[in-house]
Amino acid sequence: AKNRVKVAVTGAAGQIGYALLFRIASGQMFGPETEVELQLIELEQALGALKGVAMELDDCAFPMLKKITCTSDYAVGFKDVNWAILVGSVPRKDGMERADLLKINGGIFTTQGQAIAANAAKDVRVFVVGNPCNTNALICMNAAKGVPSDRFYAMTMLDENRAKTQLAQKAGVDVTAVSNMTIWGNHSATQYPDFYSAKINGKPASEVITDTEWLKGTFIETVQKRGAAIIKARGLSSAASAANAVVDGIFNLTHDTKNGDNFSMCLASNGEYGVDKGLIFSFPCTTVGGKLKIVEGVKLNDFSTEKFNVTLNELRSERDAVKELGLI
Ligand code: NAX
Repeated sequence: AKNRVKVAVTGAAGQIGYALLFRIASGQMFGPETEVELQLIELEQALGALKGVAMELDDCAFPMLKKITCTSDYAVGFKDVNWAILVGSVPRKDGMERADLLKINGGIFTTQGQAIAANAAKDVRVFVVGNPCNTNALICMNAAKGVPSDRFYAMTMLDENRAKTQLAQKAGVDVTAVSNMTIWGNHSATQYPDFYSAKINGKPASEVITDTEWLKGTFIETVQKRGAAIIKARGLSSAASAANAVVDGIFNLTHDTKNGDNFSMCLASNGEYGVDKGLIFSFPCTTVGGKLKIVEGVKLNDFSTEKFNVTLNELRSERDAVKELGLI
């Protein structure tokens, strides 16, 4: 018998959803041998638009897409799913207070966590894209009683891909020459794209690119602020590249990592690198024999340690704020 996965996607009628669903249905995420059922979840007012997306999915006649469900009911949407991709959220807008932002998303991700625990398959894994994604994942994990905490992830894959391309372009090499590109910490402007541990053709990137000022300044800033730069240029936030990163991210979680390489994923700390237990933090990871592991022993020099601590402290303060609101 062929494998089959059931995948829930929230915010399915949004920008990222429109770029993501076709990639999942085409087999690019789970491989050409795996049949897919899509369980698409939207707010009630977006169900009309979602119907249109489902019609387009039908019109692709994807061989491996076996079923599409459209719903605004979490119990239906998360029923028996092996993967829950949480894209819908309320990201911060101009003038919004942080407490309000955390409260609104707290409501969404608490309810979704509870619905996942009550309805999803026993092996469910949860991949959070909607911002603030680390803290949304933290809230969801805490609300999903009975689901092991190592099943919750938040996405820094787009940041990793952005960083790889910046290094490749600066070095004048193909993007495939860049490996071990670790993003540490929060998916936010404090993230640390660690060029010291990145490699270009197997050599430390900081030896291949000798313009250290560029690495410490322009490179980091470009990656940290890329989302804002896309909004400025396009008038809309990253969507196709974000969807591509979801495909890459879940591919990395479900396929073994190339020997010696690693990828970036936010997951609950067990105390690695001094990160508080339970904090959803982006680490260098590998998948070996289907099992996700944090790569230990990556050296952090003084510069890296300083950057690392900034993003760690930001995540601690987000956690403290949601704790204060009683969300975790
Ligand atoms: P859109 O506003 O186009 O779509 C969001 C959709 O979610 C809407 O259709 C809305 O109706 C739906 N929605 C809202 N609340 C929901 C709920 N409780 N249940 C189900 N559906 C719900 O946003 P889009 O551009 O698709 O971005 C989605 C999220 O991704 C945003 O939070 C955004 O900040 C985040 N991003 C995260 C990235 C990352 O790297 N982690 C990068 C890209 C993106 O900025």
